[in-house]
Amino acid sequence: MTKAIEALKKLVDGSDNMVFFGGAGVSTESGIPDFRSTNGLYHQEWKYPPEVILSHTFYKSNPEEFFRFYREKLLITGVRPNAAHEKLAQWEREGKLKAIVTQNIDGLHQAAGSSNVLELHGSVHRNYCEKCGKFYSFEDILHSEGVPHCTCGGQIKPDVVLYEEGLDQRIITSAVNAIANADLLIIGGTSLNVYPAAGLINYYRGNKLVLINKSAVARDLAANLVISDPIGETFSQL
Ligand code: CNA
Repeated sequence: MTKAIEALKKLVDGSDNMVFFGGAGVSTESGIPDFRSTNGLYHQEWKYPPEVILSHTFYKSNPEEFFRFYREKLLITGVRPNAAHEKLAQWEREGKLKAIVTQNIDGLHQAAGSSNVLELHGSVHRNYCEKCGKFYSFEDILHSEGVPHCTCGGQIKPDVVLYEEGLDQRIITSAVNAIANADLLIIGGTSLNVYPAAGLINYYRGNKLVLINKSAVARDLAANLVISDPIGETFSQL
């Protein structure tokens, strides 16, 4: 066990009110590309940059291209939770972890058994008709063609927060409460580039802050412990 893992284990063992704040890097070891790593979506060739395609304006003006990208890049099949998702679910079962605040939309925390998952950016597993509100699953969208439509004729929109769209206020409030009351905050697999999500960690008032991220993050953090190894690999050693 390295010194860093030992230090992390000590912090986790001593906590019964942990919160995890994460992003796309939590799921890369499950085979889902993130945005900003070298093999992430921002470095792949596409007609428009991802932040343009995944914007509300683009969704409205060019829905065919939006859904082409969405199906190919965001609806990834056959993925399973990795050791990071599993360990967080275990800590919740043990009563140590109070909430997962995630920017991910892949549902892998729930697949691992976590229940208090605050999804800041929604989920690819929920889709609704814009006209009548009827629910559609991940598979419904995956197996649809072109722009998906409801039986009532309305267009179906993924319950994913697009650029230019606001976040759900109730989720923000729950996330702020959890972070503000946490004794240990672990931030992992996020570049901390996307706001307002990245700003939520400012509500942490404790003195046990851990950062587990493969590359440098976009802000200065007064972290007690910084680990630059893959998060699944790291958590599997605890
Ligand atoms: P990002 O900006 O792509 O940053 C990911 C960070 O994780 C990078 O700094 C990487 O160095 C780091 N990283 C990658 N793999 C690992 C690993 N195994 N262990 C530790 N660190 C790792 O992604 P953010 O989440 O910060 O950006 C927010 C966006 C990305 C949100 O709007 C998400 O909806 C969106 N996104 C989500 C998914 C998903 O749901 N799995 C996938 C791709 C993008």
